[in-house]
Amino acid sequence: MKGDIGVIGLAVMGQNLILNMNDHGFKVVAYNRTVSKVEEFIQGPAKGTNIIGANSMQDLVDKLDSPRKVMLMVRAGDVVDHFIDQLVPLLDEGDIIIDGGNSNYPDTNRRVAGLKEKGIHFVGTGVSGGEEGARFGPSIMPGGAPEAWPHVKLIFQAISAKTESGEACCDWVGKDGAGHFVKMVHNGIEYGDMQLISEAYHFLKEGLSLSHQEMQAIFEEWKSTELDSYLIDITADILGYKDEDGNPLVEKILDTAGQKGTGKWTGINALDLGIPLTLITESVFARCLSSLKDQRIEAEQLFNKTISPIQGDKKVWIEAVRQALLASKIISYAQGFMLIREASEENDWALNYGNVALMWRGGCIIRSAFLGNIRDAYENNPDIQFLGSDPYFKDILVDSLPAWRKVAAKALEIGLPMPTMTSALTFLDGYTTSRLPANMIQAQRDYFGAHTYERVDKPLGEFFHTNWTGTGGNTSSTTYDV
Ligand code: NBP
Repeated sequence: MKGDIGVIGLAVMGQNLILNMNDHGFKVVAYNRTVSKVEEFIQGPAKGTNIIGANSMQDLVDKLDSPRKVMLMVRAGDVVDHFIDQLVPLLDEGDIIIDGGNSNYPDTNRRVAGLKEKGIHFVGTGVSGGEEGARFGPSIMPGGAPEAWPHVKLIFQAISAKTESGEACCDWVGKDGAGHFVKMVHNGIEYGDMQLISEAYHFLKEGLSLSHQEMQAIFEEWKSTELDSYLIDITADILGYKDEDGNPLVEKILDTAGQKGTGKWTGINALDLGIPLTLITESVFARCLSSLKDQRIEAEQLFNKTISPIQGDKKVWIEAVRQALLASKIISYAQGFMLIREASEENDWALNYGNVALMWRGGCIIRSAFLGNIRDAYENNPDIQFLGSDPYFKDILVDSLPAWRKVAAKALEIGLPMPTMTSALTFLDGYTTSRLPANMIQAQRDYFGAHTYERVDKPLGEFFHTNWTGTGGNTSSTTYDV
């Protein structure tokens, strides 16, 4: 009997996905560039399973049922193109190549189009949940050639995470690179969630001088609120984890955050599409700032920086931090979905926003109860432009505002950096202001560059130029850049 699917790449993600597929009754053929790893896998973690090893690309292809499905779980970038180039001459029309790595979605757009010309269906799929997700149920976000979906649906939905009501955290996202795009935004949101939690921890630790035991208890408590999520859960664990000497391990970890690029891609994409994705972008910059460790040490001394502890009822402050965290998180997701909507319209992807929330509901790093509410919001109104205007989220934002302002103002007052919670608040303040001071910017642009402006007392689309100094002339600039 031939294999149902081939997987190339036997690092942590590939091995675990293969074992997961095997658990669900699929016959998987495994291959890796360093071929010795195939045998190690077959004799090691795959021993006693139905998994078959392949000793070459030809062997892999020969062992698969038609239409062949070959999934790449290799390092993103050129390596993916390299394997595609090797596979194409070995495959037949109608066969399917799946890239399950963290590829940048424009690369997936290119690969879908290029392979279509050769009669090969290409799927670019986000896979989230890390090692454990891959093994026991990841969130899977496939997109690309729609012809491939009926052939991979059964496998993907079987191995994916399930919601409490049994729905698969995997559905067809859309054509081209839509799957990898949605995975990219997922990772951006993950950056935002992690930065928000770090800011809450900083406020509790430096502002309120709480112990790790107290902070652990707080995060444990937050798990039974709207904040219930995987990241809150692991934060509680991290705060309680002691090093060999009995002190919290987290305080021994160097405070420079790494990144692999998906947050940056999300920020760049938002700038390209003109979407105010302030929170995620701030969280990328926060990681950049964290990496300037030597400069920060020097500057702290130069400015004689100290953070004075906050006075007042700690219980009240803790609840205020919880509300600020929740409200900021709503803004982050609202901005993320604004980006998804814009990209969907721009690329004609017809994305189903409720389904995107469902795919993130389980299995992935940002999994949370909250995503169920987002799904409900889009089920109630698929055209919602700003998630914060959904009644459930609007009520939370309105209720949280006083506490959120209090926490943000206090952080600014005592010099505690809080880039994402404050930028989220500023975003909401901007978004809910019908007249912003952009009229001044337009006046300045017209003053120095004759860029023209529209008037509130004239129909939109009519542009005016003023000779502000009396010496600048009446000729306006030919390009009007929004
Ligand atoms: P890696 O990203 O470390 O990739 C390892 C695989 O790539 C191995 O099969 C390796 O072969 C192959 N490879 C490399 Br590296 N360079 C190669 C080259 N020049 N030519 C051919 N093959 C090459 O593995 P991973 O951490 O399992 O991740 C796989 C994909 O899944 C990545 O795109 C990653 O971004 C994505 N992802 C990872 C996670 C996670 O938590 N790790 C989560 C979600 C998504 P070799 O054995 O011969 O060196």
